[in-house]
Amino acid sequence: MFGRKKKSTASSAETAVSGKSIGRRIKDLFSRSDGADDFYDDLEDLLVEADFGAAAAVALVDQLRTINNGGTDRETLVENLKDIIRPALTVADLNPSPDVLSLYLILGVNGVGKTTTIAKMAHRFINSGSGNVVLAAGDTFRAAAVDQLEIHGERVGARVVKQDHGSDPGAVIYDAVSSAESRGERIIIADTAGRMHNRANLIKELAKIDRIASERLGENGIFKKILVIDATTGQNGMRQAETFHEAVGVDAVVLTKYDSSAKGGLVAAIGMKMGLPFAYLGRGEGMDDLVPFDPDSYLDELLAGE
Ligand SMILES: Nc1nc2c(ncn2[C@@H]2O[C@H](COP(=O)(O)OP(=O)(O)OP(=O)(O)O)[C@@H](O)[C@H]2O)c(=O)[nH]1
Ligand SMILES: [Mg+2]
Repeated sequence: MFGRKKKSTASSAETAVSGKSIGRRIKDLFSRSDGADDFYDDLEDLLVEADFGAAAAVALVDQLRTINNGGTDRETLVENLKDIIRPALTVADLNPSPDVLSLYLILGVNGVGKTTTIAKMAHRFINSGSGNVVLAAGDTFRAAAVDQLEIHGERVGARVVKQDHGSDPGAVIYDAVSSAESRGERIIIADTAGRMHNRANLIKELAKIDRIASERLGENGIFKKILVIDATTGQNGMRQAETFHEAVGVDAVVLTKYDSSAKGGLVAAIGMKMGLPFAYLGRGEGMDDLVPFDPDSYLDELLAGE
């Protein structure tokens, strides 16, 4: 088996659907190559397939090649690659403040898992003894959205503040803050309607909600804007991050559906390009399936299928 064959990693039986299979394939690649030229080409292909995006994949492989400089064993190569990616991975601390009101505004395009993530976060905060949680039904656009939030609220034991379908989402959040203040509740998680990142008017409307919420909260609270991205959307997730961040300034990202088809590289790509911190990975539909983001286990899973 001497001839140099190209693209040897992409066997058709392994059309990379899950993070695991990409991780395993990267591990395979590391375990049978010590840094020959085609190793770097294959690694670059795999990173692109894992949703790193072409620019990040090329940059990472170039750095690895420079560090390696022709002669490093494979364990060191994997560790080097982790070391190159790790600085781009930051963790967002979303723990509620014990002293002042914490308002979390949940953003994202349609169907990514915003409302489910709200329920999971509420469940988490309640279970960890952080106090009562109020859910603000800021998706006033879809008739069924309020009902869906109420069902979740009942399930996790959180009060829901709502207004009529079609009302101003900023007003719902304003009310939620006022009623929480008067009842001594300190955690509010606000839903918003899914809005496509390429619809300028919807994104503008979000900036208005942001303004109302931050003015109402003023200096007396902590305001976090959390972008939810569906791991199955691939590089489109990068564009979503850029648009939402430009519109309102994103404080933390949650990557959902990591269980279904996570290739995972999107986390590193967003970290490398934008420096946004990650808070949680959604790993299923259950209330306990929201896992705090941990850079080391993320890298182990991504690059070694562990
Ligand atoms: N497998 C899996 N499914 C998820 C996860 N998070 C959410 N979902 C599912 O994704 C679907 C959409 O979730 P929603 O929470 O309604 O999404 P949304 O962003 O609020 O949707 P819109 O309000 O319509 O924009 C539901 O079927 C959820 O159960 C996850 O981490 N893993
Ligand atoms: Mg929703």
